[in-house]
Amino acid sequence: TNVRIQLLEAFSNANGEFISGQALAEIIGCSRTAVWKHIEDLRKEGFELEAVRKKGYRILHAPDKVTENEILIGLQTKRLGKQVHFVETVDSTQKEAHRISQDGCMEGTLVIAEEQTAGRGRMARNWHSPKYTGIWMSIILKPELPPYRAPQFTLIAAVAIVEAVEEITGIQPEIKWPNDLLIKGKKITGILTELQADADQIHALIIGIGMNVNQSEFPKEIEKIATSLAIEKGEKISRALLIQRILEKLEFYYEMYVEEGFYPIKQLWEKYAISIGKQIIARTINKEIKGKAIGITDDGVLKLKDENGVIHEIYSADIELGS
Ligand code: BTX
Repeated sequence: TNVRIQLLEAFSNANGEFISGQALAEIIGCSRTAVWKHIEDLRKEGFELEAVRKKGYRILHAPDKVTENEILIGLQTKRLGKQVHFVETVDSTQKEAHRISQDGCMEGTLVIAEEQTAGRGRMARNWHSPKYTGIWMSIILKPELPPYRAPQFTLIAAVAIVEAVEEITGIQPEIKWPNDLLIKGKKITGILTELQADADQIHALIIGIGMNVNQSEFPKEIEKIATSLAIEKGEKISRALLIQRILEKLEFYYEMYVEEGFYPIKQLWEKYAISIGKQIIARTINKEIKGKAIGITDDGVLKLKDENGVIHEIYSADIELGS
């Protein structure tokens, strides 16, 4: 409700300091008894609030949720995430975003769920998305660009997420071309960019982000390749804060991209990528190429130099890091 948002905003502005019951009553325009009732409601929702006589109230701990309010309060963007479509359980936020986008929605609309029952990766692979522990979200953008530019958005998102994760956790993930983020060689995030377009114009670009945040374990099939921020950091991380930072960074780099083109982002991407300068094996649908990854093109195509010095351009593949 409105009162709830006003209350949470007031606490957020107070930065952990006490706010008196009187001040809260004035902010939300009701009696002090009513304030007390709203505080009790917040407690029922999982907020830990301290009440001290003559000082007032302060929030000690907010529940880790990713509903609309948690994301909107304190969000510093102009467009991205200003419209939040939250669903507790969904098949896939990508699919939901496609549906919403077809019905018409604002640029920057965020589709987010606590759990996905059919989260997907590239080429119809599964994406494991258990409840309350990760970030499963899709952002709808509407850049006025031809469809061939779409793959660059996976790279823009990767740069934005690396920086957001580093700012929130102090750990800098590495990018593995084209769409994975790793910590110590294990996958923390996957990015999936999909399109609604005609031959020369993008109608909607849907950036799906799956991030392992607070899981403490993984199913057998991915146990060896996956990790979470909580496992790496040794403590739980606020998902809402992380989402806000990702949206802020993504908006920043999206604007930079529109104004200055791909070059500055490509520089950052290459800086954060692990495979560049290393021996790798690229497995495409029909062949395997060994060589040194020497960079990406402006279109985000991976350049691989084989032992004969021939440079291959890789559009889509799975990469294995060599020795
Ligand atoms: P990908 O095809 O590069 O990676 C998929 C592979 O990653 C799987 O085959 C499996 O081996 C492994 N994997 C599955 N789940 C996890 C996990 N939780 N952590 C680490 N590894 C895993 C990557 O595709 C792109 C994934 C995008 C997911 C987001 S979530 C929000 C949005 N909605 C949706 O359905 N997909 C996107």
